[in-house]
Amino acid sequence: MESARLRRRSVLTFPAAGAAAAALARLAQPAVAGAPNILKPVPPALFTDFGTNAEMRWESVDPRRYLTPQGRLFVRNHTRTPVIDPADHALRVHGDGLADPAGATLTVADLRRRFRDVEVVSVHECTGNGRSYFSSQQGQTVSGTGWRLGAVGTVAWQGVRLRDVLEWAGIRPDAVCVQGVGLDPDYVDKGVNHGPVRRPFPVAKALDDALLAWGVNGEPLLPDHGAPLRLVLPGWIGIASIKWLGSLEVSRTELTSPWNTRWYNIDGPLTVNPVRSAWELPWDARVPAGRKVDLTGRSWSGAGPISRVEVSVDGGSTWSDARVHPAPAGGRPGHGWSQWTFPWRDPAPGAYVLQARATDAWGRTQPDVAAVNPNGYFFDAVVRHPVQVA
Ligand SMILES: Nc1nc2c(c(=O)[nH]1)N[C@H]1C(S)=C(S)[C@@H](COP(=O)(O)O)O[C@H]1N2
Ligand SMILES: [Mo]
Repeated sequence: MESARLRRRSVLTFPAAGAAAAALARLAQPAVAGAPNILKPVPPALFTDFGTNAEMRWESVDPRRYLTPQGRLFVRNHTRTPVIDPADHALRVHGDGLADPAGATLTVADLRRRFRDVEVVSVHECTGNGRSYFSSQQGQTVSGTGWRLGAVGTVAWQGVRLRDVLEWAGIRPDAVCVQGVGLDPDYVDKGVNHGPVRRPFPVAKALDDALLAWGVNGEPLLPDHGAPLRLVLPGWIGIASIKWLGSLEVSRTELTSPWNTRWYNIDGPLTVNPVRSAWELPWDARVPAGRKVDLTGRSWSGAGPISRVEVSVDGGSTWSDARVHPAPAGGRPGHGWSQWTFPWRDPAPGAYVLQARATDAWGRTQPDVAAVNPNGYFFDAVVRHPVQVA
């Protein structure tokens, strides 16, 4: 895997590393013919590859592992993965929400030296996850990547608290908004250049649990996941966690970007991810008849822990509780998902529909039907997963 990744990376020809490349990358660039948009290997056994995006296959998830290995994590790029030399990278923190609006510039090495390291386990999920079920399950047409349920993972992020950095940078008490800006190429859609990927968020979230992360599961971030530095807003929709972070603007007025007004908005900017569940099974899985089979899956919520998971094997007529696993050693810190097992006893041969419905600690439950919206966000309905018992 490692050598495949290196091979694939070494065939890339980026003009120059680091700040110069990042500056160049800011110009709207046409896709380079043959150049991959995602740099890590996304083999078909592990991923469904959509080009600039790739989702994890749930049947490839190892039920014995709580965290998603970085090599297995979904990728969602608006353009393509830039390679940024950490030696040439620095984060600019600026804006009228700081005592000195000119702010400061910090390398990742500065961040590591100056601030306390933290680790936060959180679900990382694209808010379009599950989008394809708007059409296949609800007969509705929406636009965007036709994800099944694999645009999600749970990882341990290593980094520093954004709060510590903003306090050090002299955040004013009347600051209201922070906006992270990515160093990937400008996003051009239907001939319109929308500029670099960026999204504002309230200062309350910045001072609560937001992170500046350089690591995942104890490894350095891969380029595809935002190296050398990304924002992480635990529990919030994926777009909130800006990759390849180049600057942070701290503002005394509300900022906007197309990523909170035009996209990722349903009657207001989307924030916390809903409740979802997935079976660790292929679509149309074959299940052996006439014996007990332990089926496994996971449920998660952007708002926090899962308190209950119910399953149905008869298309929703009857439900029973799945066994939700105790938190992994050391507790379930932050916003990780819950694993569960459902012992299916002696199913008779035939076609079945499996359903899993989770409820979180705030009492939010997955509905039977998700509320449709033009861009297909927040598909949180119980997914009808077909299997064949033979
Ligand atoms: N700079 C930048 N940040 C970004 C994006 C992007 O295209 N550019 N995509 C966003 C979206 S929509 C999602 S779901 C997550 C995906 O993170 P991942 O590719 O590391 O899984 O990153 C977010 N941050
Ligand atoms: Mo996303």
